[in-house]
Amino acid sequence: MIEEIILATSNNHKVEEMKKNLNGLEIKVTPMTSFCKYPQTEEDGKTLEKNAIKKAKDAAKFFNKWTLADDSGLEVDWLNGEPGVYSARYAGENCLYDNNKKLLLALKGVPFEKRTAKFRTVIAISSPNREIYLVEGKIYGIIALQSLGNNGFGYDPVFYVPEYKKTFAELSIDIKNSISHRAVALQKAKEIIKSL
Ligand code: ITT
Repeated sequence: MIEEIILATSNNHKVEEMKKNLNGLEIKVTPMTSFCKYPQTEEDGKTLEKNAIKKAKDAAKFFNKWTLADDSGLEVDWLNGEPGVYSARYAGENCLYDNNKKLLLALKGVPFEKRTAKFRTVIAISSPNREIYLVEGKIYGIIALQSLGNNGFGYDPVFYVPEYKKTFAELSIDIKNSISHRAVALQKAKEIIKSL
């Protein structure tokens, strides 16, 4: 049985979503950012799977503990799946706000019904000796015509969920956390952790 799992992400919004979704597991869930030192993994993989595995394995090696890492990407049909695995650096390094601006610009003039997209999360769980378990979650949506809402992070203001007629950033954190790509992947991850 696992006693503790380290969340191998430096994104505190993800930590919040992960903790909420892993709630109820009888194990300690520790963000790696609560340690003074943690690995800075270069995300140079060509797929979300490769990057998630790399992050989970780096942290498992560093801490010698069970770890969970997430790599996420927004795949826009009109842009042939871009930005995808390059979602974090779409507009250049450390430019979260500009990612949305760049995306809206790339879709300028594209009608609402053709702005279909999916958000995908791959989660890798690694054992201390780097055995990997992989799960995936996705949600289909539409890239909004403009940024809307103040909740969440990253692409949330431009990811419109037809079922709720709202962007992720307009939805409460709890609703996003029950339907999102990450929520779906985390529920699968939770089942794996329970079975270990
Ligand atoms: P770690 O690698 O440390 O986990 P990160 O923020 O770099 O954190 P990703 O590489 O997975 O994580 O993120 C890819 C991009 O997608 C990045 O710009 C995120 O802000 C954005 N993103 C990821 N999940 C998101 C979500 O649920 N809602 C909106 N944007 C999201």
